[in-house]
Amino acid sequence: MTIMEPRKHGSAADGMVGGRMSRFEGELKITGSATYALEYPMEDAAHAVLVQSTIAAGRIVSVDTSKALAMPGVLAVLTPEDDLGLRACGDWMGSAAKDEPYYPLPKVVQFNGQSIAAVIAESREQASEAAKLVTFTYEETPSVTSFHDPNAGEGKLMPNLVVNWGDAEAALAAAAVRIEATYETPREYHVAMEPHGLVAKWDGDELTIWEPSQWSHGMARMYAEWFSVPYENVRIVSPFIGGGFGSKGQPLAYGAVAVAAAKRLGRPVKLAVTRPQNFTSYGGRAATRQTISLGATKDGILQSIVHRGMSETSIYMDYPEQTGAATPVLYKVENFSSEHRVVPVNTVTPGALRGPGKNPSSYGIECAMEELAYALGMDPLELRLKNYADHDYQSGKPWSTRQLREALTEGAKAFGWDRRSHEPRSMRDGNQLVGWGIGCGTFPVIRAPSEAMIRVLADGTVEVVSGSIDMGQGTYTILAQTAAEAMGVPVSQVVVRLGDSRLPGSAIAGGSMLAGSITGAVHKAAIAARDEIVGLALNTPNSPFAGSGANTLVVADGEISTTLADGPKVTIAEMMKALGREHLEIRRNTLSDDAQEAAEQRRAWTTMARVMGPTMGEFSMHSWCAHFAEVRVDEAFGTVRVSRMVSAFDCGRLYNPKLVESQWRGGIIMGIGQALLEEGLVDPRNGRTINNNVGDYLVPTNSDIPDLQVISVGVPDLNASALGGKGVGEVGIVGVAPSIANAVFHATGKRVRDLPITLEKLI
Ligand code: MCN
Ligand code: MOS
Repeated sequence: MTIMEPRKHGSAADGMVGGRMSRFEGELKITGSATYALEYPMEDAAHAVLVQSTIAAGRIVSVDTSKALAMPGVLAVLTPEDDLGLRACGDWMGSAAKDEPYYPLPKVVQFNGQSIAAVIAESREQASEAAKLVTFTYEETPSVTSFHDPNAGEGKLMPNLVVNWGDAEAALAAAAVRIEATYETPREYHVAMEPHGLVAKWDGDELTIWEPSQWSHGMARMYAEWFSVPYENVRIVSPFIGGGFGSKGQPLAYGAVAVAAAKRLGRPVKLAVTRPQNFTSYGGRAATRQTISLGATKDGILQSIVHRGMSETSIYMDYPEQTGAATPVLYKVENFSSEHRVVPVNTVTPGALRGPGKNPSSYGIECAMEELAYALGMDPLELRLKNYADHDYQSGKPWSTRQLREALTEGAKAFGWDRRSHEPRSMRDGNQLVGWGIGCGTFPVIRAPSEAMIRVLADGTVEVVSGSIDMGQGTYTILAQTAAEAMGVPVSQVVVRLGDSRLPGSAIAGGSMLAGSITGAVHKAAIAARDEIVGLALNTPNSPFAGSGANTLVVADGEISTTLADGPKVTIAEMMKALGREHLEIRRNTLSDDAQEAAEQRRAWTTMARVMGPTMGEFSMHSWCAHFAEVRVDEAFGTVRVSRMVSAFDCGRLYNPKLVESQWRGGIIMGIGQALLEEGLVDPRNGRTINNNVGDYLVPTNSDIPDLQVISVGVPDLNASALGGKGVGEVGIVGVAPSIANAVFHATGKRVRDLPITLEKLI
């Protein structure tokens, strides 16, 4: 079990909520002393290597494993001909597991790069060599490799993604000024530093899995259902994760294969998904296309928004990348219509990637708003302020807090927006065209039940215990700060244990919902623990405070004292000794402390059934941001560099501004990659992902990134969370790509409507 100890990281104030304490597990990560899942020392482990399909669609007629089996060290080859005995698991929302088998190595190929066999050997090298010798005879069937394929069709309308109010078509037709444009984003990938993989070990019918996970409890449930063992028998261990960005929230087919192999061989199995295999073992962000029509009066009052979007999905599951997710909440508009369709193609089912939906959605609407601004001859900042949404027009509810106006005005001030000249190509620096653009972003406040335990030990240590996850965003650190403040102890007296499904249940580290949910639980539990110590100190006969005459006590700096001048002062350790207690343990749930049936509680931790969206209450709750980008485009070569960015955010109260700023910057950097570099390329002949490696799939490096100035304009929002914070982890990426696309237009007069904006599209 991992125990994290915050050592001295800055002043005492840095260790309280709102302090700028550094991530105290960061040192372990950068010095190599953090043990990642695949590094977990495991005696007698066998190694599994996946074999993936090389066609986009078809049936596997036969598999020849003879050559692979004859190789040294090979223990087994699993193929679609093996019945692994798995059952389908229930979905995220908590539907009952379907009464049907599950085949992680299917007989029918649905996309190129699908896992269809695994070789297990004594060493990874032996398994890799043998994996090359497994051969398949396919009966190929026609495939559709992308939504650009003429055979892809118009897709299926998603009925729950149809939003209408007013009469958008009529208002558009009647509007004095209209623009219409179509925007596209390509397939994009998570490319977390730590590739996927796991170590699986059975002890009888008890299963332990070391696997990077954004959600230990939910993943434990799904594995348990696949392998028909009780939930309690499965343990997911995930104390360190090298980035997830949405890709590590559920178990995947390769996980089922490794666990099945471990069962079959009766020994632990380690399976590392190679970097190329990471591109097809789970889905990245789907390719999207959306057409937006805006109608406005001559003085720039929006009359209508008509939005038609689509995204790629797989042929076996509908996953919408919701191009209409941000469109309805950004502006004041009385007539609105939005629809989203999914187009099934032969790909792995796409998945959530930082800011799912909101990200491509803001790209569409925020580019369209600037196109409207140029059509009107109006400053795009003025157009946005003029159409500021005073409430949520979709739900009709008031905002809980919305400092987007402040984000726009403060951001503009810090950027120097008033020095802009409106005409495209009107600003230059030598042979570089200079352009400025704005992009707004939003992300909903999502809340979920989360439980935390506070243990006060005999030596005065305060332990925070939760099964929640830190994949780099800062959970360890903010929970130490929360407990320190609520308990009244210095942060150096707090230790934090996370990342294990056997520990108290929590929200997923996803949907930017974890920090707000779990700090609430830790805060409640720590206050309760402090109150219990105070109560015992006053009421236990041999306590130093028993006869003090005080009716309340103060806990500060790790010491308990009375409010009286000369009263006793004792440390928590001394008090525990006086009370004769080895430890004191308290659990609290952030949302409700009602005694609940164990089964209902488990449903809350292991499914999304009790997750609450942004309008499930009196208010509409979201984080907001405004990005201001400056680009320099070389006139002759068409190369684009982002030379400056200022971004202003409303994420409510910040539990740790240092970590928040780094979350925002991380998102902005991914947004710059999305705008200028990232593009999953598909071979139209066979559906193969061509650039399935970090050499060819380009992500930004330090030299692509200028100084990123980030500003907080938020105010505490106590409707959003117990401590007043809103989500931080994803909103940073939302709105970046349009701010850059808009700046490129301003610089060059050329509007590139399909990302990424590469030089060949500009010259
Ligand atoms: N925080 C804060 N004050 C707030 C809210 C958050 O100080 N009001 C800080 C805390 O340090 C907290 C972090 O921001 O740990 C993120 O909090 P939150 O917005 O609640 O997001 P989650 O904890 O749920 O993390 C998930 C989120 C998502 S969904 C993606 S995708 C993403 C992201 O976080 N993936 C990341 N940030 C990432 N950062 C890293 N390093 N690696 C990833 O894979
Ligand atoms: Mo984040 S894409 O919700 O894990």
